[in-house]
Amino acid sequence: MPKLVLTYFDLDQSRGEPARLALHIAGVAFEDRRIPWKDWPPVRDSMPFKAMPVLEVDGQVITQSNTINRYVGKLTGLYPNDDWQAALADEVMDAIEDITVEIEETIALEPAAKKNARAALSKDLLLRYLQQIEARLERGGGEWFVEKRLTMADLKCFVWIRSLKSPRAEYFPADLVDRNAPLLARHLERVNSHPKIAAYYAARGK
Ligand SMILES: N[C@@H](CCC(=O)N[C@@H](CS)C(=O)NCC(=O)O)C(=O)O
Repeated sequence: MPKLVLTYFDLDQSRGEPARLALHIAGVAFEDRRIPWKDWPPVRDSMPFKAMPVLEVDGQVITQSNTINRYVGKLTGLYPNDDWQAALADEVMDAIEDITVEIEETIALEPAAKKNARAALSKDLLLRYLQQIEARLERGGGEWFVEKRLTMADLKCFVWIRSLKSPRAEYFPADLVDRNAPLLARHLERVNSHPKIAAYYAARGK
């Protein structure tokens, strides 16, 4: 196994979290380098694209969360070997990435503008993504996205839905997911109750 260093914010969410979870699930040793927000400005310029996550593999660096997810998924057995199943997993991960970018654009808005932007997203684009991603879960049988087992697509979706349902997800209706994508709400619970994930968050006091 290569020597791995995963660098990301000190957050249990967003783009760096699926790879962390996969490495924990598979028991693959890695350095979990967490950058506190206050330390980010001086670190930013040292990152290839001034962003994280960044994964070092035997001293070589790769960036881009879904690239990291695919690579880590292959190391941990949580990414399909079959090309078609891999494409279905990629589709889910890339769609979640797209809607993440849309949501991110609202983060720094002033409260009134943020409220309006998030209300609009909840009625239109975000709603569509929830419904379309739920349809892809249904296509996989309703429990897992592909291969009827946990893969990186499930971890990416789990992290996304958990943040949408979090009390910190300002101005998104609290019942948005439950009302519009109940299969994704159940999927969240399914992944959350995976013994390795439950143990991981219990150990982190979450
Ligand atoms: N396309 C990149 C986007 C990376 C990205 O925007 N990361 C955010 C955190 S989730 C970041 O580093 N933000 C800090 C900044 O832009 O200063 C990926 O998928 O990894």
